[in-house]
Amino acid sequence: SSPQRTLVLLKPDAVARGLVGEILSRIERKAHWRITALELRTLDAATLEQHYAEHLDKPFYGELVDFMSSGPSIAVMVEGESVVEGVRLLAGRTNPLQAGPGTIRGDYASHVQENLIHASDCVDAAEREIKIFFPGRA
Ligand code: YYY
Ligand code: MG
Repeated sequence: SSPQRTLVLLKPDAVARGLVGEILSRIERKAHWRITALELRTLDAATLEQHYAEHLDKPFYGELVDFMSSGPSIAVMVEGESVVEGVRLLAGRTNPLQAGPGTIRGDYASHVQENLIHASDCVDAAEREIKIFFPGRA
């Protein structure tokens, strides 16, 4: 077994479109996964620079920060069996047009920027991101 924890963000489009319950319920109803922290919060540029450090030099970075700081997000910590890869699978591919049906992005999004959800992409990233959003839980 692989007990893990991961950092999920319900992005500003998810909150603005009223999809928080829908997305959280998909995570919550997976057996043996638990939501262990949750906070509504508008992300600032400094937080996003830490969170998206790997993308600082990308052409989309400026627009990404504008979007991600445009309204409140919900930061969530989820713990459970293989939860890092598992939430990535529930989220679907980064570009929603390539995300399969049944995935969160595939079912509800159509633009690469407004793709509703962030999920840590590996165990090391999860621990790094949990420190940013829930420092008391590191
Ligand atoms: O991990 P994931 O969110 O699936 O994708 P990343 O490649 O880490 O990119 C982070 C974030 O940046 C993505 O969710 C949307 C945005 N983005 C973009 O706006 N345009 C791109 N061409 C690639 C990513
Ligand atoms: Mg990523």
